Amino acid sequence: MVRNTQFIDLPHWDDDTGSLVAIEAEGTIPFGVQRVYYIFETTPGAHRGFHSHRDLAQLLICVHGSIDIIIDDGCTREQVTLDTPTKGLYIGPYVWREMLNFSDGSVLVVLANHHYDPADYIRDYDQFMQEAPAFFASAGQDGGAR
Ligand code: T46
Repeated sequence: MVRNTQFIDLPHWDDDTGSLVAIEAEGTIPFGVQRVYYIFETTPGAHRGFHSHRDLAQLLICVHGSIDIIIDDGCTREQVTLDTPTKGLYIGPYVWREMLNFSDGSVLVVLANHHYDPADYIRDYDQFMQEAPAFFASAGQDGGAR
Protein backbone atom coordinates (compact mmCIF):
# COMPACT_ATOMS: atom_id res chain seq x y z
CA MET A 1 0.00 0.00 0.00
CA VAL A 2 1.33 3.40 -0.92
CA ARG A 3 1.14 5.68 2.09
CA ASN A 4 -0.69 8.98 1.85
CA THR A 5 -2.85 7.82 -1.05
CA GLN A 6 -6.47 6.75 -1.14
CA PHE A 7 -9.16 6.07 -3.69
CA ILE A 8 -12.30 8.07 -2.95
CA ASP A 9 -15.66 7.03 -4.39
CA LEU A 10 -17.40 10.21 -5.46
CA PRO A 11 -21.12 10.52 -4.82
CA HIS A 12 -23.06 10.59 -8.05
CA TRP A 13 -26.62 10.90 -9.16
CA ASP A 14 -27.63 9.06 -12.29
CA ASP A 15 -30.93 9.17 -14.11
CA ASP A 16 -32.15 8.62 -17.64
CA THR A 17 -30.83 12.06 -18.65
CA GLY A 18 -27.27 11.54 -17.44
CA SER A 19 -25.02 11.59 -14.38
CA LEU A 20 -23.84 14.24 -11.94
CA VAL A 21 -20.95 14.07 -9.48
CA ALA A 22 -20.74 16.50 -6.55
CA ILE A 23 -17.57 16.99 -4.47
CA GLU A 24 -17.71 18.96 -1.26
CA ALA A 25 -14.46 20.33 0.18
CA GLU A 26 -13.76 19.07 3.71
CA GLY A 27 -16.62 16.62 3.18
CA THR A 28 -16.22 14.29 0.24
CA ILE A 29 -12.52 15.11 0.27
CA PRO A 30 -10.38 15.76 3.36
CA PHE A 31 -9.20 19.24 2.43
CA GLY A 32 -10.32 22.69 1.38
CA VAL A 33 -9.86 23.49 -2.29
CA GLN A 34 -7.81 26.53 -3.30
CA ARG A 35 -6.95 25.56 -6.86
CA VAL A 36 -8.35 23.53 -9.73
CA TYR A 37 -6.45 22.65 -12.87
CA TYR A 38 -6.86 20.12 -15.65
CA ILE A 39 -4.63 18.31 -18.09
CA PHE A 40 -6.00 17.58 -21.55
CA GLU A 41 -4.96 17.20 -25.19
CA THR A 42 -1.88 15.27 -24.12
CA THR A 43 0.41 14.14 -26.91
CA PRO A 44 0.69 10.41 -27.74
CA GLY A 45 3.07 8.69 -25.33
CA ALA A 46 3.04 11.63 -22.91
CA HIS A 47 4.58 10.81 -19.53
CA ARG A 48 4.17 13.63 -17.01
CA GLY A 49 4.70 14.35 -13.36
CA PHE A 50 8.01 12.95 -12.08
CA HIS A 51 7.79 14.82 -8.82
CA SER A 52 6.49 14.82 -5.26
CA HIS A 53 5.12 17.65 -3.20
CA ARG A 54 6.29 18.55 0.29
CA ASP A 55 2.98 19.92 1.50
CA LEU A 56 0.31 19.77 -1.19
CA ALA A 57 -2.73 17.47 -1.03
CA GLN A 58 -4.68 16.80 -4.21
CA LEU A 59 -7.53 14.80 -5.66
CA LEU A 60 -7.05 13.50 -9.19
CA ILE A 61 -10.12 12.62 -11.25
CA CYS A 62 -10.10 11.36 -14.79
CA VAL A 63 -13.36 12.89 -16.01
CA HIS A 64 -13.00 11.46 -19.52
CA GLY A 65 -11.03 8.47 -20.82
CA SER A 66 -8.41 6.71 -18.76
CA ILE A 67 -5.00 7.54 -17.32
CA ASP A 68 -2.47 5.46 -15.40
CA ILE A 69 -0.80 6.97 -12.36
CA ILE A 70 2.41 5.71 -10.76
CA ILE A 71 2.43 6.44 -7.03
CA ASP A 72 5.51 5.86 -4.89
CA ASP A 73 6.03 6.70 -1.21
CA GLY A 74 9.71 5.77 -1.24
CA CYS A 75 9.01 2.24 -0.01
CA THR A 76 6.18 1.04 -2.24
CA ARG A 77 5.56 1.84 -5.88
CA GLU A 78 2.27 1.03 -7.60
CA GLN A 79 0.61 1.79 -10.92
CA VAL A 80 -3.11 2.48 -10.70
CA THR A 81 -5.71 3.39 -13.31
CA LEU A 82 -8.21 6.23 -13.23
CA ASP A 83 -10.96 5.46 -15.71
CA THR A 84 -14.20 6.81 -14.30
CA PRO A 85 -15.42 10.28 -13.27
CA THR A 86 -16.90 8.72 -10.12
CA LYS A 87 -13.59 7.79 -8.50
CA GLY A 88 -10.84 10.13 -7.33
CA LEU A 89 -7.29 9.41 -6.23
CA TYR A 90 -6.21 11.35 -3.17
CA ILE A 91 -2.47 12.02 -3.09
CA GLY A 92 -0.98 13.70 -0.04
CA PRO A 93 2.53 15.01 0.60
CA TYR A 94 5.65 13.00 -0.13
CA VAL A 95 4.21 10.74 -2.80
CA TRP A 96 6.14 10.62 -6.05
CA ARG A 97 3.71 10.60 -9.00
CA GLU A 98 3.90 10.03 -12.73
CA MET A 99 1.02 10.10 -15.22
CA LEU A 100 1.13 7.98 -18.35
CA ASN A 101 -1.00 5.99 -20.79
CA PHE A 102 -3.36 8.89 -21.40
CA SER A 103 -6.15 7.57 -23.61
CA ASP A 104 -7.17 9.66 -26.58
CA GLY A 105 -9.21 12.64 -25.40
CA SER A 106 -8.63 11.94 -21.72
CA VAL A 107 -9.03 14.77 -19.23
CA LEU A 108 -7.47 14.79 -15.76
CA VAL A 109 -9.03 17.25 -13.32
CA VAL A 110 -7.08 18.03 -10.15
CA LEU A 111 -8.34 19.71 -6.98
CA ALA A 112 -5.57 21.07 -4.76
CA ASN A 113 -5.48 22.49 -1.26
CA HIS A 114 -2.97 25.27 -2.01
CA HIS A 115 -2.17 27.76 -4.71
CA TYR A 116 0.63 26.93 -7.11
CA ASP A 117 4.04 27.03 -5.45
CA PRO A 118 7.08 25.84 -7.41
CA ALA A 119 9.08 25.62 -4.14
CA ASP A 120 6.76 22.84 -2.92
CA TYR A 121 7.89 20.49 -5.71
CA ILE A 122 10.63 17.88 -5.36
CA ARG A 123 11.57 17.07 -8.94
CA ASP A 124 14.70 15.04 -8.18
CA TYR A 125 14.02 11.41 -7.17
CA ASP A 126 17.20 11.15 -5.05
CA GLN A 127 16.16 14.28 -3.15
CA PHE A 128 12.68 12.75 -2.67
CA MET A 129 14.27 9.58 -1.27
CA GLN A 130 16.32 11.69 1.15
CA GLU A 131 13.33 13.63 2.49
CA ALA A 132 10.47 11.09 2.44
CA PRO A 133 11.64 8.75 5.25
CA ALA A 134 11.84 11.61 7.76
CA PHE A 135 8.39 12.79 6.76
CA PHE A 136 6.79 9.36 7.18
CA ALA A 137 8.69 8.71 10.42
CA SER A 138 7.22 11.77 12.11
CA ALA A 139 4.03 11.30 14.09
CA GLY A 140 0.76 11.36 12.20
CA GLN A 141 2.41 11.64 8.83
CA ASP A 142 1.57 8.24 7.40
CA GLY A 143 -1.67 9.70 6.05
CA GLY A 144 -3.52 6.40 5.93
CA ALA A 145 -3.54 3.97 3.07
CA ARG A 146 -5.74 3.00 0.24
C1 T46 B 1 0.73 17.22 -10.06
C2 T46 B 1 0.30 16.56 -11.32
C3 T46 B 1 -0.83 15.60 -11.13
C4 T46 B 1 1.17 26.56 -13.21
O1 T46 B 1 1.60 27.66 -13.61
N1 T46 B 1 0.19 26.50 -12.27
C5 T46 B 1 -0.30 25.33 -11.81
O2 T46 B 1 -1.20 25.33 -10.94
C6 T46 B 1 0.24 24.10 -12.32
C7 T46 B 1 -0.25 22.77 -11.80
C8 T46 B 1 1.23 24.18 -13.28
N2 T46 B 1 1.66 25.37 -13.72
C9 T46 B 1 2.65 25.42 -14.80
C10 T46 B 1 4.05 24.96 -14.39
C11 T46 B 1 4.61 24.39 -15.65
O3 T46 B 1 5.22 25.40 -16.42
O4 T46 B 1 2.25 24.52 -15.83
C12 T46 B 1 3.38 23.89 -16.42
C13 T46 B 1 3.22 22.38 -16.39
O5 T46 B 1 3.28 21.93 -15.03
P1 T46 B 1 3.93 20.53 -14.62
O6 T46 B 1 5.07 20.22 -15.53
O7 T46 B 1 4.23 20.55 -13.16
O8 T46 B 1 2.74 19.53 -14.94
P2 T46 B 1 2.61 17.98 -14.59
O9 T46 B 1 1.51 17.47 -15.43
O10 T46 B 1 3.91 17.29 -14.65
O11 T46 B 1 2.16 17.97 -13.03
C14 T46 B 1 0.91 18.52 -12.63
C15 T46 B 1 1.07 19.35 -11.36
O12 T46 B 1 2.09 20.33 -11.55
C16 T46 B 1 1.45 18.52 -10.16
O13 T46 B 1 1.27 19.27 -8.98
O14 T46 B 1 0.64 16.64 -9.00
O15 T46 B 1 -0.02 17.47 -12.38
